[in-house]
Amino acid sequence: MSAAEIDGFADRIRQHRGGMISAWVGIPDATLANHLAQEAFDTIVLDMQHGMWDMPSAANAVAQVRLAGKPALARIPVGDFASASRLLDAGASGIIAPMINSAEDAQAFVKTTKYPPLGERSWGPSLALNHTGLSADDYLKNANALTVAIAMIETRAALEAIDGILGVAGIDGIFIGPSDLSIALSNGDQVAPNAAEIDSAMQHAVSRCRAHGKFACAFAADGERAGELLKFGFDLVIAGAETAQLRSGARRAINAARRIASA
Ligand code: 3PY
Ligand code: MG
Repeated sequence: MSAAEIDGFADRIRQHRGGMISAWVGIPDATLANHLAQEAFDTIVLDMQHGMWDMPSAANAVAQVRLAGKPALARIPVGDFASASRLLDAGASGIIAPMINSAEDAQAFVKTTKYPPLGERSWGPSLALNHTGLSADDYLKNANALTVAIAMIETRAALEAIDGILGVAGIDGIFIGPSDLSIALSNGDQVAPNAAEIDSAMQHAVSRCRAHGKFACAFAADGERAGELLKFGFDLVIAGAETAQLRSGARRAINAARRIASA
């Protein structure tokens, strides 16, 4: 894929052209991200909230994912909006911010991810210029459109404030974290990302996104759940973390070897 096709990701997801599937990587190894990007994923998310990436390793992974012809997104740690603009400077196509619980949180997130007039992103996109091939002027004119700011909805307060969050100019879409949402809705009783109550909250969130003309993403722990979420109308879903995919692939190989050896 050319740089223009990679950077067309933001337009594609905004146009709701059909369910996208993303990889999710927390192991801080850029070459691992490159390997996953060879598969038919639409994008690769680097998880800096619960994964082990630091800024240099994440910037290298963005480059390795782009080398494989795919756009990279990064999930920042809670409230770490300074890292959001650094990751965009490194060429990430979008930022996922966890625990955005109010329109004020959403505005603080937009402040660092969008240039004026939407926000106050500070200038310094050196690697992004290299990756996109754009001049400084063209990057400044187009960066707000070429990159996406995605607010995570994963608390009771966020659900209640969803229209306010979606109404913030510069928030391009939302991402549901079903594990945290299930913990919040059960007042700390359980992690139940596939509970019926979570399904209803997710369907409600998709319909609010449609009403605001914004896109909806969500995490699923495996491909089967990812398929169900695509049926709910999500624009982009995760089909499990790389650690689970690695271990299930290893388990399948061991089981196959034992089965054939003992037959
Ligand atoms: C959640 O389910 O809470 C997430 O943040 C997805 O990783
Ligand atoms: Mg979460």
